Amino acid sequence: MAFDIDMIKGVYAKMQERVDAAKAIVGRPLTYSEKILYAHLFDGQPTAAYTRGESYVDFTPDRVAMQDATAQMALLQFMQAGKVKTAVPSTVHCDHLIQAKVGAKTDLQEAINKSSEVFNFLESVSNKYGIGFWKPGAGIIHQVVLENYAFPGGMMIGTDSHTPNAGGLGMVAIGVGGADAVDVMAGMPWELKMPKLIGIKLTGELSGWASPKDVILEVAGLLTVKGGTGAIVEYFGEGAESLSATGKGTICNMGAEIGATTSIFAYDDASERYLRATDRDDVADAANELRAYLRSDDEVYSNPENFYDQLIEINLSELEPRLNGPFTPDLMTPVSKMKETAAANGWPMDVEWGLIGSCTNSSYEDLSRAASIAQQAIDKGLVTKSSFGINPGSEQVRYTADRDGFLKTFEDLDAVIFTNACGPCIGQWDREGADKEEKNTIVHSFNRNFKKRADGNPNTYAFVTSPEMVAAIAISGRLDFNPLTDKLINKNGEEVMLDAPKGEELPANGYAYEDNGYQAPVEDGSNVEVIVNPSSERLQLLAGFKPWNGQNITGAKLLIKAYGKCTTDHISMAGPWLRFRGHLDNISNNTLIGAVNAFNEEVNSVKNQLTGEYGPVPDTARAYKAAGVPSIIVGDENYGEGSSREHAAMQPRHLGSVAVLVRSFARIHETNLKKQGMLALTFADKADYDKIQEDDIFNFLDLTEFTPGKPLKIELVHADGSKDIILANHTYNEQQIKWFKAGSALNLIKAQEA
Ligand code: MIC
Ligand code: SF4
Repeated sequence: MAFDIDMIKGVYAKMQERVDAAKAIVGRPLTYSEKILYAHLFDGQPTAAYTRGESYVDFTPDRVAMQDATAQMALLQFMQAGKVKTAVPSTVHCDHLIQAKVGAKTDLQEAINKSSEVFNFLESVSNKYGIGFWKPGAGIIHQVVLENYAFPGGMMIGTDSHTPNAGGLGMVAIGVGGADAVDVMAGMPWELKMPKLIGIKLTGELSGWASPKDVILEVAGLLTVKGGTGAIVEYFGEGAESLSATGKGTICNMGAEIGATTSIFAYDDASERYLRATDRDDVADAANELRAYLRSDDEVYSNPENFYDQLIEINLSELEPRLNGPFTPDLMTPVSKMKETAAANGWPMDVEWGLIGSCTNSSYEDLSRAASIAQQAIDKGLVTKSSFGINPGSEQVRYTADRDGFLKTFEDLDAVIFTNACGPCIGQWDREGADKEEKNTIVHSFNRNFKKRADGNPNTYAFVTSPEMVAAIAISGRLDFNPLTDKLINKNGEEVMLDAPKGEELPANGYAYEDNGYQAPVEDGSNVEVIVNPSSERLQLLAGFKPWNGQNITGAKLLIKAYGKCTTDHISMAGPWLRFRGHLDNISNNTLIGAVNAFNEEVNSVKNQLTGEYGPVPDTARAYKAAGVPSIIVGDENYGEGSSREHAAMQPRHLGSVAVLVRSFARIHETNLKKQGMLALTFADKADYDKIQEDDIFNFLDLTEFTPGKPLKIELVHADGSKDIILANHTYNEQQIKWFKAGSALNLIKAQEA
């Protein structure tokens, strides 16, 4: 089987001793995630206490997971590191490059036809370096990881921001860029700033229409898209223990939407049930022996206020369903308030599509609850008013749900069953008519709803909710439908109501599959040849970035001053561009095309200071590069929110940008910039954002003295000749400054190997 019980036992063998040592050094009881972190120090036995939010710490994670859209760049970099095999068990999952159009069978074949070059590349690199390969159609990375690899007490990194999904099974699982994955696969220390801790105590119990999704939609509303930055969110309390493992996965998954480093639940009976149901009795047995270490110490539970940087309490018994959106996942509206809120905001009331799926909500339990609503609709003579589509999370979920009749129920209600893959969640949706850019509403059970994300249409209002709510709303066809109070009219003209959903935590007859889509690597990969065609438009070997020349950067021009929300979807759009994820030069043609220019409030139209003309961002960047002029990107709060895609850092670097100067960063993106040899800087005075003018020239005054903790001075020369000197903060430590000097973190690894 795909997981590795010996590795897990090895982790457990060390855990007890290391946690005891850490407790003695820190001098107080530890929370669960602290235990896992201290048990995974690169240097082994803990010898010092680390300050949360300050100390950089070297870790050694147990596993690496990569998905097809990020694995290409991660593996292109790993190929340069000069290793024979990955140092820790690693897997590649083909899930992003599959479009949803007519239904699973046709769509999957179509994806294989279109992307075989990339799939073959990933397969052969996996074979060569001992990486497990999950074929297209096997499922979405985080669902497959939860079913096969996640284990309580473990630590994992993944090249995808929703890697924290595995926190549902008690793992510290963190989303990173590909260069970080290279560190871990190369057996080098993986660095992270010791996270702060947010405790969320769950009391009461979910009932009726409320679901785990509503817990995280509530948290997102409370903390907003940046409220979790730099923190691990730990859930506990009797409410936590009443949730299923996959339900907890949903909550941890969407911790990415509040910027959290990761989220986690302790090991409990539900975790054990899930491990056993997914054929991992040996892991459950091993975890049971270590139970006291796979949770916080008792003192933490009795006096949480003494142990967390921030504490929140949520009573599950009082939760009602919620819909978050449009355009941002933290705009929360309880279902009972939707009528007035939607009307007041002019959100289109008719719902065109209801979509169930994504790594957040595609488990067996999710499908079972949504199917129970679909079944009622059939029994009560209702039809769906909206179109309805479903992406199961994995082949195991799909096969089992099919066997148990759920898929037939959905189909009887005219739902389309798409491939076990990301699909519409990442713009891999060939939605008819989307190009007309009509104003419309969709509801989905995914996690992100940024503008254009699902179908490329900027006028699609997308709302995030639970799968059962998606089913109910698709049936009613209305955004403001409240299944707790509202009646529907059936085919016979009668008024009917939908009862609360009923779900099954785990399949009564066990999970099943015929072919789960896993392919183990060959024993000896040394003879495997990895072929990259030099004329390919989808794959390109990396050339490596140039080292810093040791001089102050001067005469840099403003590429764009981005206004407002600028997520990684704005910096390096997904959807149709996913096809170029393995080709740095080609994908660079989408650089920042979604960002709003603060000076004309238009997208993809910036002033070329060399010609005075306005043009697309990538072309303008290329013009500066050709002229040997460095460029600078300026941004607002939480710049780089969302995805882990390091393309958002590599592309500007490739196009000659040297620095990104913003009000604040999202964690993964800030690290990605550092790893790729860029300067990731924040305004020491946030008001200085307003000082940046369109024709500014930037001169660094003391880059030659780049040191940890010391802000950099930048001179702005405005068009009228006047000047401002501003201070830019940074969070580079000694090691990270070396990355900058070397041109990238990878250049340093290469130098060490040579
Ligand atoms: C996403 O949900 O935005 C993605 C696509 O899964 C990304 C990764 C990517 O851009 O490939 C993520 O969340 O990290
Ligand atoms: Fe795939 Fe969407 Fe999950 Fe990202 S959020 S991994 S695109 S399903």
